[in-house]
Amino acid sequence: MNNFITLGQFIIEKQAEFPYAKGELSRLLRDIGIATKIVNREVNKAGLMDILGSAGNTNIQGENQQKLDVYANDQFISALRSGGECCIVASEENEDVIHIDSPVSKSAKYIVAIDPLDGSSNIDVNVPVGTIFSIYRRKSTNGKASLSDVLQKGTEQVAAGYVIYGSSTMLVYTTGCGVNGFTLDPSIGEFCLSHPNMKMPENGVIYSINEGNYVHFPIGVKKYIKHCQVEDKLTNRPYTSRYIGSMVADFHRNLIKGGIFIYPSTAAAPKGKLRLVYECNPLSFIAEQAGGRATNGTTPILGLEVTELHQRTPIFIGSNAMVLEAEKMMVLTPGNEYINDLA
Ligand code: AHM
Ligand code: MG
Repeated sequence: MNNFITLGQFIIEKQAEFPYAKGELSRLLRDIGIATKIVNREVNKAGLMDILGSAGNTNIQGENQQKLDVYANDQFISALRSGGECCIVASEENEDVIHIDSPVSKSAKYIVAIDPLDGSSNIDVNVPVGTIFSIYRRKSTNGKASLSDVLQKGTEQVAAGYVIYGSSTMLVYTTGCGVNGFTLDPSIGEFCLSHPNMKMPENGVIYSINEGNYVHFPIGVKKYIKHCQVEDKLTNRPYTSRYIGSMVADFHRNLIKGGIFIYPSTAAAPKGKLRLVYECNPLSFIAEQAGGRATNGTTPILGLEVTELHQRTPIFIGSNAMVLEAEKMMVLTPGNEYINDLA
């Protein structure tokens, strides 16, 4: 008798706690889980196949698409299409929303926003990459679902999760009742519950930020970096700097060990780099569900108005106490002007 719980079993058990649930969300999560295993297989053999490198296309963000980006995008969309529980998909890799017009998804009430392969520029050097997803309920009641159904605030998320393709592959998700993590056991091809009820430490000693952009940071961010580097035995400073450049990996480490991840606005990118709908909102939902905090420096990410599919936002995400400390410095600097000095 095995004493582990698989992702499939866990989803069904959770569904049973809601007697009126029809199982649609459970099936949607299952579909995402299946696509994840297929993507995992390809990510793992990336070095063996002629699959490394660029697909030669440029996506809507003007970024070079990697072959595995395209592959992962296709896998998730095809799993959602055949599953029938999703009416519209918003993906980092597609300029517009994708309508799922299959016969089974006619009355589907869920919307999925996804970054199929985040950090994909790291694939060539064997650094962990990830998938990030978010699930919303459709708001419109008749006709085809449309972009306006996707442009919902993060507070409206029904579920969110990420997969980290790392030294092991993990799927971490929330439906708003805590956060649970599952590790893929390759020998049986199943995600098994390995990290039940995950909690982000209230405080930490790790800060993650691309310090190469330092001169372009707002003064509040510079002050916070200085704060992290100053010696203070009482608060365990100086902190440790860790930046992988793969948001899922940086976030995952900080979720487990405690820490803060910052991708602020910069002089060159005043709106920040990371995307609200399929990167920041899902990870912020998970952070909050694990007891952490996520803001754009002044306002909670989940409360931000969403006006564009590929909208960007600055983000400060991680242990509650660390994000609060960073926010204090942002507020202390009226306007957070861009001053390119090293003060
Ligand atoms: P991507 O969606 O094009 O992969 O970009 C997102 C990634 C994040 O995973 C990571 O945190 C960030 O970009 C790193 O950016 P930078 O190289 O500017 O530090
Ligand atoms: Mg991304």
